Amino acid sequence: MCGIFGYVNYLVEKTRGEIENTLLDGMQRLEYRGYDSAGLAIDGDKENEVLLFKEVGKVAALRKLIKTSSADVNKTFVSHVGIAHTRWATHGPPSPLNAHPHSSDVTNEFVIVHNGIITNYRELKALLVSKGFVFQTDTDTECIAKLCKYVYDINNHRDLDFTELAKLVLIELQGAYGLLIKSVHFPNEVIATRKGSPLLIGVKTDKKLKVDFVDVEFPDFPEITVEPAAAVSSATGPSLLVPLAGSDLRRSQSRAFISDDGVPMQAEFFLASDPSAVVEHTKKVLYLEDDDIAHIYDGELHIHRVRREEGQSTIRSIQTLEIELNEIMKGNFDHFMQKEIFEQPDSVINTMRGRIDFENKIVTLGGLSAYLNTIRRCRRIIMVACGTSFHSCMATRAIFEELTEIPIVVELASDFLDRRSPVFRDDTCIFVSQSGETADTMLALQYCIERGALTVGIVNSVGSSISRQTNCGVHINAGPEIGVASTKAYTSQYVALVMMALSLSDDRISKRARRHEIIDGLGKISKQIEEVLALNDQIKEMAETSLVNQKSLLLLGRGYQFATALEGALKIKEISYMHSEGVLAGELKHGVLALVDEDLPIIVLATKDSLFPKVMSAVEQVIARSGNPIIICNKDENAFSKLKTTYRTLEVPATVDCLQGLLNVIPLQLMSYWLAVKKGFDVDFPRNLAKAVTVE
Ligand code: G6Q
Ligand code: GLU
Repeated sequence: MCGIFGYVNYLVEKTRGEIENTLLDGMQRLEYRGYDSAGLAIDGDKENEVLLFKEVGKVAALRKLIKTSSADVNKTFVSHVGIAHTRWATHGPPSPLNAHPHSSDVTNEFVIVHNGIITNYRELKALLVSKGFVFQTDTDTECIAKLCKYVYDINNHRDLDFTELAKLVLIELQGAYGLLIKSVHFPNEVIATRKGSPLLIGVKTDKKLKVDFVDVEFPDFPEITVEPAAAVSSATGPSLLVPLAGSDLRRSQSRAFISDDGVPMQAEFFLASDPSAVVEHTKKVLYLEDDDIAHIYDGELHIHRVRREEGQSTIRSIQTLEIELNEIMKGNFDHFMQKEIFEQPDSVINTMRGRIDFENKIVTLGGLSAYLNTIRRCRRIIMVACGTSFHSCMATRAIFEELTEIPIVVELASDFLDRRSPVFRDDTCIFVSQSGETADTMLALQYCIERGALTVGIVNSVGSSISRQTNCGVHINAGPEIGVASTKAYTSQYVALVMMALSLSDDRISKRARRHEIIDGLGKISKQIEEVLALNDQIKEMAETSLVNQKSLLLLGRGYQFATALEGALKIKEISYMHSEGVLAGELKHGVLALVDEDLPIIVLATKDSLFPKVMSAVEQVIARSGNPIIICNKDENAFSKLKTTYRTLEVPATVDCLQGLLNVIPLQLMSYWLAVKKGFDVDFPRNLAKAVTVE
């Protein structure tokens, strides 16, 4: 979900070449967020002509493509709107066609760039196809551009303002978006709006702004009313293709931009999904809030909302950014890994977005629906992956078995291939991979394809080899992961696999109560992850004081928490270079107990589930050997009330047993992070490791 950049110059003369460079440089500033393709839209030479340039790969490739264009780079524009985008594909593989901007029609009447996911795009697309629109791309985004034209056309005679049009379009959209809209019908104007995806506006004027805020403008009447004659029915609910009677949206002047002498103020606006693309131009920025509709025209910035809500601020302040570029890219974080750990409350929501109906307890995975019956009939499910992705399979195997009642085998890709394990036509093979390019997993996929098994991908990178070569699958939509140590991809893979198990079992009455319990648990998980992240200071202190000088560390877990122990140990090894081992608590007495003494730090995953008494006995065994455990347990767990005075605990909220690993892994991610920081290691790029392991 990547980058948006827009540039508006009003009465500030710029050549086309300058505008192109501003847009390309802005996109380059967003590169650190990760993306797979890039594109931009600017005005052409003829009236009402908009040029689109789109290319797969880096912004440098787009720059090269633009250089080959015959459009005159010296043509000047006194006022102009350009929009640009770096895409991280969620719907449709990276390709020039799927890259943004997307267009309403062949003449590019409306062009848009979008970050996020439109969850009701299928319904909108069906509606628009029935109205004669021809879709060119695989994206969810394209429907927004087409919807703009549709709304414009059917309301054309009513002389809609750009804001009114945007309101009518936005009310139809479900999902998340950061969005810029440019149109030949509203030359030199742009709409910028957001819902669940960041967007801000940098402001640069030749004169000082009158006030350092922009008023929020509300319609004069309380609610939008639907006029049946103009309304169309869409599967998304009542449609609203109506003019906003009585409102005169251009009546007011934006107070910040009023000039004393009556001479219009020169202005430039920089619209971006994060401030890193803006700071080099201006430090004055305004952050849009969800559902704000910013309309820039005639050198003024107006902010509209569809309705007035109680207690809501009626202004948006124009702030002065004090931070430097490098700080911005990582937000308030020092490393990408840290940022990604803290992104998890959002990334798990993105994985579930549009897929779980929490009210009616329904899980819909579009990429699997055609194959669900085949999978339900298969003789076994083989999950294949490497490293962290393997652990997400381990973490969800039990709930898969419980809900589907199909035998589940979890395989490390390299070992699976080494053994040339038998695979049959009636097997379903699930390949889990963040990058979608891991060589071992890819080879295992080839192996299973050759044997005729059904193949399913659980992948983060859309358009990657694994997502292309599997029969069907689920994109985890965690957004780009830059830190080599995988964190948010793990929790999103975990959620995606649980959703798959829920989906496969939705025909079983006997599993209904259990399914509902899990869906309710998923509904609360984001908030609970936030609660666990609040342990950060405590974990930092623990890592810096008592763990950093240790040579080795053991992690004990059983049942669902064995995978957490393995994943925690891997994180610690990867970035803090400390030996650590995840041990199945039930195996302790079969050998590992020999290691236990008063020095070796032992982390025990002892959250409450059916195996809790057994984990407690492992804790007792450790204590009896003078061991000194650190216990990850649920808040208010009485069983530990005595131990708490002697031993260290990290208390996490309780959730459904099969989801508890999503919470328990977070302290371990943070622990590995603080250990590595304390030791002065390169957290994001640990030695000897690569983000995508494309060699066997
Ligand atoms: C984890 C590492 C690594 C990774 C594997 C598999 O922190 O990044 O263990 O999970 O290399 O990679 P893919 O998930 O991209 O297949
Ligand atoms: N969902 C859109 C797409 O796949 C936008 C992705 C993004 O945020 O970059 O094209």
